[in-house]
Amino acid sequence: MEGADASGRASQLTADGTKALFDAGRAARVVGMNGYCIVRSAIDPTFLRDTVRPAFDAHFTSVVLPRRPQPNRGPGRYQAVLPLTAPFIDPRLVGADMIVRVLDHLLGPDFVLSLASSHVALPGCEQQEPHIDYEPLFDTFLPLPPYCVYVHIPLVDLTPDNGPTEFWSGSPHMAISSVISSLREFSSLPIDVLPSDKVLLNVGDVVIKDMRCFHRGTANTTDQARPMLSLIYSRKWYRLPYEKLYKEEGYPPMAIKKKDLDRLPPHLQPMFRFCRVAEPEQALEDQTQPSA
Ligand SMILES: O=C(O)CCC(=O)C(=O)O
Repeated sequence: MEGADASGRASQLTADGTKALFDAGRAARVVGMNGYCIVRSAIDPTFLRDTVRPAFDAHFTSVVLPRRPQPNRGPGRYQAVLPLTAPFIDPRLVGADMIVRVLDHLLGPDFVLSLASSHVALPGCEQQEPHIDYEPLFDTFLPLPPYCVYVHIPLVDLTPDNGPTEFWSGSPHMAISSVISSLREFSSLPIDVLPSDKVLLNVGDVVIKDMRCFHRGTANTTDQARPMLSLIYSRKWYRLPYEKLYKEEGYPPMAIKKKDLDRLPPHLQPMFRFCRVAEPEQALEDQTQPSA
């Protein structure tokens, strides 16, 4: 299938040497079963390397680091929000066709962008504990379909040494079939019985992950940073724990300028409908974390 690896392996040619069409429904079912899938060549790598990477590096160096000198995701690790400005709201990124088609299947066509963020693993950072980022919805673990999905977009090739993310296959279902009775016990789930994979990607490949899938950042033993965008999409009724994100983590509410929103293709505009829309004369709120 073209560019896609819904089985979690390298993309495959068909027997006659031609590439089959990308099957977004199949990719979505793989997320449903395994908790994540890989979509190869989902985004133009030249656009990521030449446009997005320099913009991200500039933002990280001149805005994020001065504001938050202390890492917020463990030593040498950051999660930082992205400003909803070019190139981070470029249709090639937030609206990449193969990704949007999988999200349509997973979340329904009226999904929203819940958070535009990034994960940076600086040289020397160590392995994290396996975790999920936000608590599941209920104390009793109902077999709910995905309702919040991450799209991880590396801005460098992910190698065994520069901190590829590790994912535990099937871990969203571990909670459902276990005997734990409260969210407090969630982090003690025996996910070590499940297979895990450190997923190596080329720039342009992405991972689409159910928020409930256990994962961790691994050690970056190289001398180069490993930046990765993490766009979080959800069903229209789901809300991230925004009070915590705003008050405790210092993330700013998502805001987009009206002229930027108007410029987006009409089919992509609704994914921003819960963002604050700033009129031309209004400055966007500072899109970074305040000093800790
Ligand atoms: O950077 C990564 O590969 C994953 C980071 C992560 O899962 C986190 O900080 O919560």
